[in-house]
Amino acid sequence: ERSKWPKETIDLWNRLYKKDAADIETIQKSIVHHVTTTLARAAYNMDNFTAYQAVALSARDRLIAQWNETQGQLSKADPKRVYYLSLEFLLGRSMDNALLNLGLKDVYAKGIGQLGFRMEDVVESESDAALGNGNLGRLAACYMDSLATLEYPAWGYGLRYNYGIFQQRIIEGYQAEFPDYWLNFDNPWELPRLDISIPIYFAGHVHSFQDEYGVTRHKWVPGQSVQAIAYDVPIPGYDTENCNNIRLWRSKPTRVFDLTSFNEGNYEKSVEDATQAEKITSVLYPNDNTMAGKELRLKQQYFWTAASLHDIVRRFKKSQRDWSDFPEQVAIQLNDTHPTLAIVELQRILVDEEQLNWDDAWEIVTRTFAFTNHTVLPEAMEKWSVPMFEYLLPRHLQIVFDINLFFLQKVEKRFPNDRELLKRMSIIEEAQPQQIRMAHLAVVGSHKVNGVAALHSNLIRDTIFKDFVEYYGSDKFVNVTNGITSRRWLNQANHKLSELITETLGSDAWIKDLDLLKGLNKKVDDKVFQKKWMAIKRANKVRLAELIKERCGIEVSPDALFDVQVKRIHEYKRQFMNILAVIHRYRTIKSLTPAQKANVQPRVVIFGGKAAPGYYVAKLVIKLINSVANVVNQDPAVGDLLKVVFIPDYNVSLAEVIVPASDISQHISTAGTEASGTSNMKFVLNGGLILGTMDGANIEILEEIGEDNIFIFGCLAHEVEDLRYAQRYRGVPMDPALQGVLAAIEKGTFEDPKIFQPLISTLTIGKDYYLISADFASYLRANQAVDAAYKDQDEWVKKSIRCTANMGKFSSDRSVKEYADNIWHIKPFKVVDNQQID
Ligand code: GPQ
Repeated sequence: ERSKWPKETIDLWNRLYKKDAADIETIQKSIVHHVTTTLARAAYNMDNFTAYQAVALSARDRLIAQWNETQGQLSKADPKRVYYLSLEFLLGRSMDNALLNLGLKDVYAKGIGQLGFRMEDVVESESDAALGNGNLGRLAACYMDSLATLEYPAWGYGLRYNYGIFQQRIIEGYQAEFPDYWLNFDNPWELPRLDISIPIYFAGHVHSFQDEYGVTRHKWVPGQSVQAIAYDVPIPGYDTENCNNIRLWRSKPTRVFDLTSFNEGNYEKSVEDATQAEKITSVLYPNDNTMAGKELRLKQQYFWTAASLHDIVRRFKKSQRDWSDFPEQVAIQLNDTHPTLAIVELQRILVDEEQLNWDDAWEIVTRTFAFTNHTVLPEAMEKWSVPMFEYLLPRHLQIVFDINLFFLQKVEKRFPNDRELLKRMSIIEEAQPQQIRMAHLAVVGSHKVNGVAALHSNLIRDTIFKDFVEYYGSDKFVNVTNGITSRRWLNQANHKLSELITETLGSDAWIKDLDLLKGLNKKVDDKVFQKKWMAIKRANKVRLAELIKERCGIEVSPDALFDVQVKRIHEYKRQFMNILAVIHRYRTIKSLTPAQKANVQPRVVIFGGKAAPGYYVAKLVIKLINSVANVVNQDPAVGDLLKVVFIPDYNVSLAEVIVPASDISQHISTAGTEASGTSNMKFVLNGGLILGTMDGANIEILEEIGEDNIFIFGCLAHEVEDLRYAQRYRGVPMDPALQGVLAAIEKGTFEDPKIFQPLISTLTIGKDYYLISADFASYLRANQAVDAAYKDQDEWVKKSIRCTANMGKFSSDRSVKEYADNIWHIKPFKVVDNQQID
C-alpha cells in the first residue's frame, strides 16, 4: 500500500513521474522512440503501417497515463459505478478517435507530416476492431464514448475474440466468408493484464448438505476449469482527463483443465481438453437478430459473466461495506439477454458463497441489474435447452428453477387460478426438451427494462412483456431512445462539415452539446452557407465514388443522387424490396423515349452489409443485388441514369466514408420490426435525408426534423397484423408492379432464374411475412417523390441543413444521461490532472 511508503520514496516518485508535454517535438520524439525501440525498425525501413503503429503506441502512452490517473482516483473516491455488459463492442478504428479525444489530432498530424507521412494514409493503415455484428455492438461503443466524455464512472465488460466478424468477399455475386484474424499484428489499443487471471468453472455436480444451523446448503463441485485473462481497452472521453475501461476476457487453459480426465490418468484427453479451453473466446458468433443455440455460445456467456462478476464483487469487497450496499455501489446493465446469466451467478455467489439468505440476496440482485431489449423478433429470443444447461451449469439450473418457482408463486397469489398466465410467464418453457427463456429471466431479475426507441418500448410493453407489465406495473418498463456519438459520426467522419459548423456557430461546443446544432436553422436560407454545405456533400460523394471505383470497379457520377442502404442483410430490413424497386426502375427507364429519359433523375443505388453465414435467403438477396448490378451497369440504354453497387465487407470504417456521402438512405423495415436503428441517425446528422417506414427511431427523427424533410411510406405498426391476416385469408392479390418485376426475374433477365426461386417464393401470397407486396406501391411513390425533390436543389439543400440542425436529441450523450439519471443513479466523477501521488 502506498500510504505506507516512506516519504523519500514518494518524493522521488513524484519527481520522476511527469506527464509528457503536448508540444510537437515531444510528440515526434516519442514516435521516433517507438519506431526505433518498440518496433525495432530503422528510419529508412518505415512505411505507413509502421508510422501508424508508432503513432498508436505514442498515443497509447498518453491514454495509459490518463487511464491510471482515472482508475486511481476512482478507487480512492469509490463512487457508484456502472458496468455495461455486452458480448459485442464494435469499436472500429481507435487512433483517430484517441487523438481527437486527447485534443492532439492537429499536433500529431503536423508531427508525423514533418516526418514524411500524411496523417490520412496513417489513419487508413489501421484495421477495424470488429468485435460485433451490427448496431447492437456499435451502440455499446458509442455509449462507452459518451460515458467517458460525460465523466461517468463506467466499465464495459466483454470478450476478447480472436476472430471478429468475418470478412466478406463477393465471389461470382455470392457472399463468401473469411476469418478475420485481427490480432495478426500486435494490438496497441489493449493492455494485457496477465496478472489478472480468474478461474471459471463448468460442469460437475452439486453437493447438498446441512450447515451447522441445520439449513440446507448447496455447493457446486465443478468438473472443469479454465482461466479468464483480462485485456483492458482504454476509452478516453472527449475533452476530459477521464479515461474509462473496457475489460475483455480471454480464455486460457488452467494447469489442470478437466479434473475427470486428469484423475483418470488420461493424459491425451487432458491435453485435448486444454485446447478446448482456448476455444471459448476464439470466435464471435456471426448472428444478428437470430439465436443459434450452440453449446459453445452458452459457454462464452457464462465464462464472460462469471469473470466479470468476480471482478465486480472483488472491487466491491475492497470497500468493506455491507452487502446491502451493493446496489448503492454497483449498477449492471445487460445489453440484450446475452449476459442474463450474471443474474444467476450473482445470486449463487451471495447464497452459496457469502451465505446470505435467499430473499436478501434476491433483493440485492434485482436492485443491481437492468436490462435492455433490442428486438421483438421471435427468432432472436434466446432460449437454452435445459439438459445442455444442466450439464454445463448444474447449480445454476437449480437456481433458475428456484427463481422461477418463487416468482410464479407470487404471480399465482396476485392472479389466482390462471394456469395459462403462469405458463406464459414462466421462465421455463414446457417444450421437449424444456427451454429457459432468457428474456423472462432478465425481466424478473432486473429493476428496469428498456426498449431502444419510443415505438419499440411501447411494443414490448404491449406484446412480449405484456403479462409482466400487468404484474409489475408499468414503471418498470421504460424507454431510452438510442443515440450515436457526434465525435465519431460527425466530427471525425465528416471533418469538413464539422469545421463549417464550428465556423458558423462560432464555437465547437456543439461537439459536447449537440442541441446547439439548432443554431444552423438560422442559416437555412443563407446562399453562401448553402453553397459551402453542398460543396462539402459533393466532396464526400467524390470520395465515395473513388472508393467504389477502387473496390468494385464501377464508375459512378457524383452528380447523381446517391441512394444508400447499408446494414446487416435481413428479411425484416427488406433489402429485397429495395432491389425489386431497382428492377422496376430499370424496366421503366428501358421503356422510355429519349425525350422522356432526359427527365429521369440519375441515381446510384448503393448496398452494403453482411448476411449471417447460415442465412440462406439473406445470402440470395446479396446474389440478386449483384446479378441486377451486372446487367444494369452494362446496359447502354441506361447509362448513368441508374447504377447499382454492392460494396463488399461493410464495416465501421467503411460506414465513416459512406455515411457523409449519402443524399438518401433507406431504413425501410416492416413497421414494428426494427427496434430503433442507429444508422438512420448517422445519415441524417450528416445532412442526408431518409426514405423510410414509420418504424423504430425513424418516427422520432421525423418528429425532430419535420415531415417535410423525410420521405415516409408504408403501413403502420398497428396495421401489420390485419394486413398479414388479410393476405393469408382474404386472398389479397399481389401488387401489379411487383408482379411485373417478379416476371422479369423469372424470365431470366438477371441470370438463371432458378437461383432466385427460393427468394421469390417468400413473396407467395399468404407467405409475404414482411409485407413487401402491401408496401410496394407506396414505396414506389415515395421513390418518385425523392426524385422530384432532388431535382429542386435549392429546396434540397435546405432540407439537408434542417436535418443536421435538428438532430441534437440523437446524441448518445443524451441517451447515456437518461440511463444514468433514471436507471443507474450514478453521478459524474471528474478526474483532476494532479500527477502526484500522496
Ligand atoms: N440489434 Cl437483437 C442488433 O444489432 N443485433 C441484434 O442481435 C439485435 C438487435 C439492433 C437492432 O436491430 C436495431 O434496431 C437497434 O438500433 C440496435 O440493435 C441497437 O439498439
